[in-house]
Amino acid sequence: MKKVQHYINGKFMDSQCGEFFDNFNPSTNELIAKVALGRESEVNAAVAAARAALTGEWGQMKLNDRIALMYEIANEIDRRFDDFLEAETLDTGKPYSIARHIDIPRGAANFKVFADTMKSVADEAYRMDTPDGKMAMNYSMRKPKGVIGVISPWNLPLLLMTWKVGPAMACGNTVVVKPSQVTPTTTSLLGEVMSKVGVPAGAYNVVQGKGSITGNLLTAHKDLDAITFTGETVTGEMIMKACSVGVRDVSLELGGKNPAVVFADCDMDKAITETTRSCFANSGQVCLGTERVYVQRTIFDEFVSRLKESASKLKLGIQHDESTDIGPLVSSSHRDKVLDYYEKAVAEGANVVLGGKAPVMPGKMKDGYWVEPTIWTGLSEEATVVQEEVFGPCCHVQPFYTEEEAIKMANNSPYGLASTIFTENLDKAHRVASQLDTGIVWINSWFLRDLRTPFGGMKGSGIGREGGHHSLEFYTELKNVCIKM
Ligand code: 6OD
Repeated sequence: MKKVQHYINGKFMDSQCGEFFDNFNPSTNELIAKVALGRESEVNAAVAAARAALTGEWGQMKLNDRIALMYEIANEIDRRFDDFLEAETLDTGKPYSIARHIDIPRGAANFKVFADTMKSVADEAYRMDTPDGKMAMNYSMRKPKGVIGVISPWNLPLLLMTWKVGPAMACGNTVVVKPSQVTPTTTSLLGEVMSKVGVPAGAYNVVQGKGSITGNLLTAHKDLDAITFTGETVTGEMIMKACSVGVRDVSLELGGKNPAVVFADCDMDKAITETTRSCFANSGQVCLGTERVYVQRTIFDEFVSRLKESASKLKLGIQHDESTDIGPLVSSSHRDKVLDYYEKAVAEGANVVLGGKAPVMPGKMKDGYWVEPTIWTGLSEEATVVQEEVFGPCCHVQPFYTEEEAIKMANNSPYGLASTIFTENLDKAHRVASQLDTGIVWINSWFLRDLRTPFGGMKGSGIGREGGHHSLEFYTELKNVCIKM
């Protein structure tokens, strides 16, 4: 049986206590690996190694050498593309077609883009007159923040873990990563990459484990300088509280209940293609995914019928089948949660346009964690599945008459991560974009990413912005030096 281990101070290891937990293939519910369960001794060892590396070979490395290593990490991920692809699709059940184009390439790109960013970091400088008629010069400099705790999620495991580790390491920090307990493998595989390209021991550490044990121990560890987390808002609130002890910085990328606003003057083909992706890609397990669709009344019936037609064509299947469009949900507990929402939607009066239950799957897949792509209409804006994040392949479609009404409904959410707008009228697109309370707005597209742009959410969707130079705000300390001439 495959073992997934910790990677601490440059070495792969089991837990001192010898405990492991099971990891399953979500497509079939088959046991695929035994994962080491990190407890206090592993968390302490990883944080100590990360602390020591700050003043060791890693901490003393010249910027250009560090940048070169970042490119080497990216190149090695590319060289081991198939290993990452296999590991990621097995842990998540997501199809090759998605992981090959999104997850694994982004794993490499997240190192390259922050290596590029570090090449162009400029310091501020201000000359000033002093009260005694002389002159002074101020200049700012950035220092790594220190040891960063990285708690990463299961929906895009490599992509979202490297989205944190890439900038953290490019800035000269050291990291202790705790990946989700259901998708542990690519984080450990990245340890092999770090060893291969010669990243000094202690700069990148992984402690495998469960959120309720390992995650809590890491979050509470007094020797972390900051924590970055992507996941559920409730967990984010707990991490933020933990970070208040010792006044440690925190970056949170949390949930979303993202609206799409589809105007009558849209290009319908484009709107259907992009909304099918934004609602159902990765089985709806994307924090940027659309779960609320607002469609102008005059095209409502046509839109619903075409979205239904498009979503019905999505093929559920095993990850390595090239014709598979969507896989299962990541775990049996997540499947149960999503199916509870499906039941609640019906209980609250939804009209089920498509799906609404667990499908019967053939062969080995019959025991996997499958749910049907689902479309509802007819619910009030206060209904549970219109307000709460389901994180499954589903959406509610609501008609609107005026632009003002659409904006009001789109903003009626405790979340504010992403939104999409479909219209061919440029003035309207800009006008509506400026009024939507979300950190990211896509016009006539979805999940089109330039990694230099600010990425993050408003309201319950998180705090902080990451991407390009914006990541430096979190991963470095800014210091001002004032010299009197
Ligand atoms: O594209 C990214 O950088 C990013 N952070 C995506 C987040 C997706 C959440 O599920």
